[in-house]
Amino acid sequence: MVFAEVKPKSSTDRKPMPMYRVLLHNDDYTPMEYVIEVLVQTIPAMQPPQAREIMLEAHTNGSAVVIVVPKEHAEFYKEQLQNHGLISTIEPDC
Ligand code: TYC
Repeated sequence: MVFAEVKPKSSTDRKPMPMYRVLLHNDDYTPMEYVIEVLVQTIPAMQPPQAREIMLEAHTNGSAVVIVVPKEHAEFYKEQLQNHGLISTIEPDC
């Protein structure tokens, strides 16, 4: 048996990153086109057709998942959306 290949635990070991959903919540006052614009401007690789779908889902169902990313990134996108006047929260993706 080759015990030398068993790697000891160390602080540099990579841990699985817990993923979080960024949620967009509906409101009664923000114009639909503005929501689409903010999503396209603040979320990487977001194209207008997908942004429209997300906006419509939030409008119809009350909320929609915008993106699923590691927690720190999720916090960042939530703040970006909030800074543009939208209602956003995060929740664990499990
Ligand atoms: N409900 C808004 C309207 O009717 C549009 C809207 C959709 C606002 C999604 C926020 O997250 C939102 N103008």
